[in-house]
Amino acid sequence: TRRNETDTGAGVCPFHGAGAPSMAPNGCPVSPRAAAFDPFDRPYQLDPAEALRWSREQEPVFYSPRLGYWVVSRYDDIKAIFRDNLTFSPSIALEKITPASDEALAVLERYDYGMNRTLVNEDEPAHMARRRELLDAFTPEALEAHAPMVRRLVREKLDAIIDRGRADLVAEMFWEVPLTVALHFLGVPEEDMEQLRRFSVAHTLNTWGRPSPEQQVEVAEGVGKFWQYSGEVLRKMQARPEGHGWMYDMIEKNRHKPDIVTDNYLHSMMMAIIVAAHETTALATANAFRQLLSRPAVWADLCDNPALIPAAAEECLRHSGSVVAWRRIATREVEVGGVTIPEGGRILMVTASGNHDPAHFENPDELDIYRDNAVDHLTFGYGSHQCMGKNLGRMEMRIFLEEFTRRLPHLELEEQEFTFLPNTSFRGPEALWVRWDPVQNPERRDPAVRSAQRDFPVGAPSRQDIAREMVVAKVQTAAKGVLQIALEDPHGRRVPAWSPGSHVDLIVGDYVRKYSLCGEVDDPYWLQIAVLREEAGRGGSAWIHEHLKPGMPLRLRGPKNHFRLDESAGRYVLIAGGIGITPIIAMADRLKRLGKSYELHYAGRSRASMAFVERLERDHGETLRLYRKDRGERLDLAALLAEPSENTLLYACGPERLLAALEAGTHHWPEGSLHVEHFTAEGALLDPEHEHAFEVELTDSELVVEVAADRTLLQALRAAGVDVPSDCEEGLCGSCQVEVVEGEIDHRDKVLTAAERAGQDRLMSCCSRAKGKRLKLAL
Ligand code: FMN
Repeated sequence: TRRNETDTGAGVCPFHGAGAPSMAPNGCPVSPRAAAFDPFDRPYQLDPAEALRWSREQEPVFYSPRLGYWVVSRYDDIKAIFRDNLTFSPSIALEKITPASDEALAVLERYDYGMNRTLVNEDEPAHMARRRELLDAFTPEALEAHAPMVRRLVREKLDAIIDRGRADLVAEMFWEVPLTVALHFLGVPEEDMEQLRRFSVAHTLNTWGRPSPEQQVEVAEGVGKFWQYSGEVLRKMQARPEGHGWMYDMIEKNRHKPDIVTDNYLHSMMMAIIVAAHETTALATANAFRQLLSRPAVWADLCDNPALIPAAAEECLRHSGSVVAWRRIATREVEVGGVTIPEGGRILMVTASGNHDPAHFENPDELDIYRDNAVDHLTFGYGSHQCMGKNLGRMEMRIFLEEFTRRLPHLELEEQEFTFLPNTSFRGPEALWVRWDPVQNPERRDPAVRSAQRDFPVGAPSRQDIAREMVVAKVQTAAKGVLQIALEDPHGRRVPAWSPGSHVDLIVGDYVRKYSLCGEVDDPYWLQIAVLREEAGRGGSAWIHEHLKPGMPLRLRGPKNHFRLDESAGRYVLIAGGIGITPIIAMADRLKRLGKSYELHYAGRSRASMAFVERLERDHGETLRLYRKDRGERLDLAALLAEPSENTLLYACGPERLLAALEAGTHHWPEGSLHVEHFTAEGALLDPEHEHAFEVELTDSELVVEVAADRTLLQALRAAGVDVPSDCEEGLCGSCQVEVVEGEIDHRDKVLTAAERAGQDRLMSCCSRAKGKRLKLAL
């Protein structure tokens, strides 16, 4: 596996010949930082993402001699490994990362310890055969049924401390509630919780820790007892086959399909699942409360607007997840991130590091509860081994947050030093001290606060709920039929940053409508939009014209940008028709500031109906061409587009007719020259009368999903538990793009170019469908 010394580029050994102290198993020298890396050192234990920042930036795949593992730290590399579980076998997922001593092995033998294959460490084809058999308990409907139980448990615990004023939330409830939920879900009769908790800690240390030789024996005792205990509980349950719960589903399958759901699997799973099902949620909840409470403004936003809770929980899972690293073993020599990993190479994917990769998450170190791709995090893993219980975990975190933000909005984090159980993979504080003044408890004034509640649908958070509270600051007429509206933060805080081409979703009355931002990009306190009253519209713009007044509160999503200005070109042609000037004006301002060469063509009915003419004349006078229909002026596209240019980009927004003419008129231009933004989604929306059902095969998850005629592909994927990010859900934004491996696509979106469509290798899942009966997707 020695690399060719003349290699260049990403594949070259960066430290070759630099006198490095040791060699990796691929023959490449180990860099000093790689040699020094130890996941049991303090930096990784305190903050694994931070501890691997150097790796993300300089050496994203490296061999750690201290661990004997290949460490992978970038998002895309980790996802690629999760995708291919044949090359990267999960069989070592539950292996002891620190080999057991002879004494410890003797102890385990005494207990007849035989933990073997569960689901997480099972190879194909056995794994998927088993997973498919066991999925029924995880449908949204099945999970929904557990919500009242979770709510009741959280309330009982909160009732017990609410008048106290100070508590360690980990000790009081963060592990016990998830453990109780897990036992209920599994159907395991509730047992000695303290003992189970001790067993879990032993199991974690045994599998992912580095116990000292003396600790090893003690840990082995705990693990051995846990194994025996699991066996006893299992036998009790088998003797009472009328019980309910996921463990009973497995017992039933074991009875009818013993070759798929085997005896050893049952026993191993019994032990592993008790840990998997509660420890992950307990730690994730503790991390989330720690992160949110250490940012009082963010906590206040959640208290004011609980609809944000699912998004906030998801962002916490990304920013500070409870599972920070997971393992695979290479079944053949394979290249990852330009580095050759030999057959048999053990791999530690540091998912916490991938979750902080700036190549996938903007400002990754910031906790941004308005982030719209948090759901892409790797904390649940990805692909066919993705955490089956993710939606139960999400539900618990949300209910904890919902109860606390409502009943203890004045909760504060105490100054404290956090400690963590030393291990590679599970992370969360061992204690979390908080305080509050019980006199301020809202329910003392209004008892209804105690029982008011808000429920969230099962599954990934909906982007529709990631909305900010804003206030109308100013309303003025910008042109005939066009209102210019300034929005500000209700607490006088800075408004979120945005870039030219961005828009916001305004939520007003019963309407949600998109409007491009057209104020000054660096205005810290105002977001500005301009709204044309569409007389023949659906009512949203008319409502805005009639009702929006200064001081009025409203909500908005975004800013988001699906019409981003590529600043690398030498020359620009900006074309606006009517109200399409809104994103274009921000682009013109930016290009001027960058000192770029640009021309701005703006067509409209009459000067009086065209917004921003004066501002444009003032700021862009020399480059501005106006085309006023009432004066017989016409934008001659044929002349404008006659000469294609390599280094020129065209940005256009306006009526559909204009955009269609531009698309047709730029065929002879280099691919990718024209960028447009459509303001309407005509033709993208589902019309069940005229659709046919089809099937999609998901190659990464190894599932087949039916898409009924009255459902979008995106809806069908979500119902099957596959999280696909989405935004506009009208075929306008491109967020829900999915890679297509096989099958003919019926494209309905307005995002892909003709060439991209012809490639038949991607589609927008919110609106596009199969032409035939089946598509194969890389999901
Ligand atoms: N309409 C505007 O009047 N001004 C805008 O700046 C604007 N920007 C838009 C940006 C995007 C990305 C999209 C998809 C649409 C935009 N629209 C804009 C159209 C409005 O969202 C909306 O369709 C229009 O106000 C008509 O609404 P109505 O039919 O409910 O009256």
